[in-house]
Amino acid sequence: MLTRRALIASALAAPAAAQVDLGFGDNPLRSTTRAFPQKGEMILQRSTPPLLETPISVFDAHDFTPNDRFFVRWHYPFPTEIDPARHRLRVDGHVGKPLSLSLAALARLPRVALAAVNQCAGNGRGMFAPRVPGAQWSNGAMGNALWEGVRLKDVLALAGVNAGAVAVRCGGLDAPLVEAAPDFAKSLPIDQALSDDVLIAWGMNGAPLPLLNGFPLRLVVPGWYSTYWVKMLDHIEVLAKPDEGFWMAKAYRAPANALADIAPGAPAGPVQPVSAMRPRALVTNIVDGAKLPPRGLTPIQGVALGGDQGVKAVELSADSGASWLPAQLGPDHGRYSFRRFRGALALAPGKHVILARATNAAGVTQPLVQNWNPSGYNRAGVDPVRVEIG
Ligand SMILES: Nc1nc2c(c(=O)[nH]1)N[C@H]1C(S)=C(S)[C@@H](COP(=O)(O)O)O[C@H]1N2
Ligand SMILES: [Mo]
Repeated sequence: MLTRRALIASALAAPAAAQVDLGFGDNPLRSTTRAFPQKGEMILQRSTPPLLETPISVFDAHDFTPNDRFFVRWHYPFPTEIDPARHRLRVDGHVGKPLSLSLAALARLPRVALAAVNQCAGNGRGMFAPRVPGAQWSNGAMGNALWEGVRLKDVLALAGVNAGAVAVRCGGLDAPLVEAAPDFAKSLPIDQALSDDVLIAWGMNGAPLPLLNGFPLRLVVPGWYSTYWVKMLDHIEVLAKPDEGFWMAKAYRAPANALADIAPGAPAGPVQPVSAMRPRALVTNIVDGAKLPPRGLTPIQGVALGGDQGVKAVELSADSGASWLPAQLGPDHGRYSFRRFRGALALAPGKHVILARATNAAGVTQPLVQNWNPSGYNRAGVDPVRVEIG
């Protein structure tokens, strides 16, 4: 007879899943998984469609997040076999000449490589207090990569954008299971679509995009949240009217103020599409709640992003922000990249709260008080790290 105890014992004996404690809410434990193609050990948030989170320790070890540890987020099912020779990118709508481009045709345009952070608008949602519905991410729904491809504006120039264009809608090969559900498509305002930095990428850290990160082509919108970074891109449509589709008009909207911030329970007020990211610093070598042995200076290190600007400074505090110590910044890979930082704080035996805050090149500094909104978007405040020395 297979008893409950025997079942539990055999589950424990299986090589599978380690558990990680994300440290928030009433259900902080997640399994890790190695079951996904081209992926190493990831935190399993959902299997289908997959939501895979990057463990924070990965950021501690790399400027560029390895492809096999890069987070994954899909709204809908997607094809698991794609023949790159047959893939076509359609460009149509408000253009002079509709196109259907093969990967080979795209590769004939001038090539660009650019380092940029891809961060889900809901990164850190699990830590929102009061809690909000949606994927309960810790801070690992982001990653940094060197993206290689061509400029969206060069592709649009091939098709010839007509006067009066206001937006560029992008869609991929994934599709909802039920016909009534709205296909995933995101639109960039025309000036953003025509900016130098927006790419159609096929390469990620020197390799083809992993399937789960959008093989064979994805949009890269540096400085903007990754909801716009459409994967398995196969359709670009130039619009002469604003996009009224569900994913622009209804979803991914946040309070229309700089920090997307409202008081919990307050009336919703005006909202706007999420777009540019905010500066953030994240301590990666100490987990919240850690106990550390006493030493003269406790090393602190982590990663920062500047949002849509470069990182100008990261500062550390162990006295609730009364005084700040500048951290040393690591290599500069460009304004949209992660920038690693390190410093050290003199921490006496006892309990401490370590704060790390980023300031970007526009002079925007991370606030000490967390922002809040009912969708859990645009987390921007400092994430305190509690430690006990001794
Ligand atoms: N085609 C397609 N592209 C997509 C999505 C999607 O569901 N379908 N999700 C978006 C969202 S919300 C995020 S957070 C990023 C995740 O990118 P990644 O899986 O490469 O990390 O993909 C974006 N691009
Ligand atoms: Mo996302």
